[in-house]
Amino acid sequence: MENNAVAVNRRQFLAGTVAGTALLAAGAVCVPSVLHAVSDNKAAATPVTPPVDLLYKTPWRSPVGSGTAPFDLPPLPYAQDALAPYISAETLEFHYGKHHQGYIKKINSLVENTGFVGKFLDEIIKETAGNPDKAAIFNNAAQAWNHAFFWQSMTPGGGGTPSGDLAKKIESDFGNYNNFKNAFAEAAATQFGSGWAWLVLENGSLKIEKTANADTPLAHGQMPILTIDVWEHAYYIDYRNRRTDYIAAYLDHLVNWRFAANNFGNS
Ligand code: MN3
Repeated sequence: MENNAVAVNRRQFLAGTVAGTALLAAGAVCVPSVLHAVSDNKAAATPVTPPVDLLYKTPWRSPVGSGTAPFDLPPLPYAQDALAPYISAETLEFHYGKHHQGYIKKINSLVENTGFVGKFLDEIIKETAGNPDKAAIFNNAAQAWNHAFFWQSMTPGGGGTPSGDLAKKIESDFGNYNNFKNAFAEAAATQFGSGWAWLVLENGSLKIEKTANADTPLAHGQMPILTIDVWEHAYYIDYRNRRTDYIAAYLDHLVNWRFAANNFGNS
């Protein structure tokens, strides 16, 4: 019964969003295998559904679905074993269940009793970016946001090529899909140490970016369309040190182009 209740709540959340409506229409939304709809410091037996307009002020904020501080860990948009064999359930158990959860717990403890309570993650990110005195808040807020965006950037049976307006824009700004693919893979492979590679929209143009550690395009006036996490914790269980194999699997089998198209469409 509880699983059904959570599933209904998730559908209600998503039904209030542009991206969510498309996901629901495509039948792409699964009941998460790990029910982290509420954070572990709250009573799991009494999930509360915030009003949709409180959760999602703008359509492109919807993918992260975390509401305002203090934050809950947003549910995975698929079962924990749904990305196997490209990303294993064991990787997601740690990456989502430990790392992402850890960032949520940390940001909640850092903003407790501060003026950041009641703010959205992206607001906190933008207000703390570049401020050395707020580095811990920025790092944990950005990692909480980046990971939520990353889970949505993948889908079981993903990969392939984009379609529609986003496909045309990729052809226009990169020449063709393969140029985009090669540039994205190159950025992901060459990000030194921990970080992220991104497809972003800036001043009307699609661009490839890479960011170090927790840094995020949100802090630089860019609109994220798609991302891949290249911290070692994202791939070491499944690929050991073979980051390029992980990147290839992401591009060929996991990319959620529907999610990317929705982000682009909401720009
Ligand atoms: Mn990570």
